[in-house]
Amino acid sequence: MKCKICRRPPVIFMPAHRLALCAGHYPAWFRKQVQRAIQRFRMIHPRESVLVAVSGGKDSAALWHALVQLGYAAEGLYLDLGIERDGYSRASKAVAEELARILQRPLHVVSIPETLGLGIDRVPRLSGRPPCSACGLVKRYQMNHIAARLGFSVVATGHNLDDEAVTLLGNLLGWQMDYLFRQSPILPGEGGFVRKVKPLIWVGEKETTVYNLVEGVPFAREECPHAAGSTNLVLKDVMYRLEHESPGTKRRFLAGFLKWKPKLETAAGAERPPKERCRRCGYPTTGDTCAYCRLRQRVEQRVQVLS
Ligand code: Q46
Ligand code: ZN
Ligand code: ZN
Repeated sequence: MKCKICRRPPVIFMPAHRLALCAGHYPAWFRKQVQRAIQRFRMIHPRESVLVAVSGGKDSAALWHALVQLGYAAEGLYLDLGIERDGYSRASKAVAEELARILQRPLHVVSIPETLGLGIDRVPRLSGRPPCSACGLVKRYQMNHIAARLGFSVVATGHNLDDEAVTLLGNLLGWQMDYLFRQSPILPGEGGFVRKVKPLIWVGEKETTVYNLVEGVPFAREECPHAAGSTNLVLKDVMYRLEHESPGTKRRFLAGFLKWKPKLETAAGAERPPKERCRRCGYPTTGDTCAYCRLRQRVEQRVQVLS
């Protein structure tokens, strides 16, 4: 097998595209996929500053690097989740800081233990929520809150094609209509929410990993200790097998959904973003207090009882 462009030995073969590329030609191809997604869904305007949620993992690291190389004014946001198990947060923060140094871009660091009173490791026990559910809620809230405070109108996350295909499969299996209609490469900035975009939706894990290796982008090799045992891993395995048997399945699955989604939404009368405001923090919510403030309240009450 040879690079399709220069016939040199390839660094990657992508069966879904029937394409092999060498280390010299692959990074430009990767960035083109990112730029295509940005343009197709009008994610980021050419002169707009974008805040990239950087976890230190391979996807967000590749995303931040690619956006900078594409000429975007991209700054990083590292949410220190305070996950002490296996030294996870400490190690991933060091990677995010190293990447910021390489890219020579500002990295905004926010400590969840400081804002919430304790790290994600301890929140589930005090709130009753599973770790990833509590973590997801805190991250979504803080990302929006910090981006708005820093004056950014758009936040980019490293969700890739594998993540999106697996999430779609999970939402369909459980007929989670709310989540299904909210799944999108771009969530518009309206009703108090900053726009959220996913420029990596057309590239998978393998592509982001190879991009990092070829471009010398640092990334944390260790997974979050809470990821093990998640049902997503089973769905990921199913999706991997489907893709292996029939290359291009993930892309067709997601692209088909995005094509039909507007019609499905109209047919189902999908809800618009909530108009009410949380009485504690002003965040958009359907009830009187938002889910983040309810979580915070529960954690504060339990801490008081225990102390
Ligand atoms: S960081 Fe948080 Fe992930 Fe760890 S606790 Fe779960 S959601 S697995 S992306
Ligand atoms: Zn080549
Ligand atoms: Zn609130």
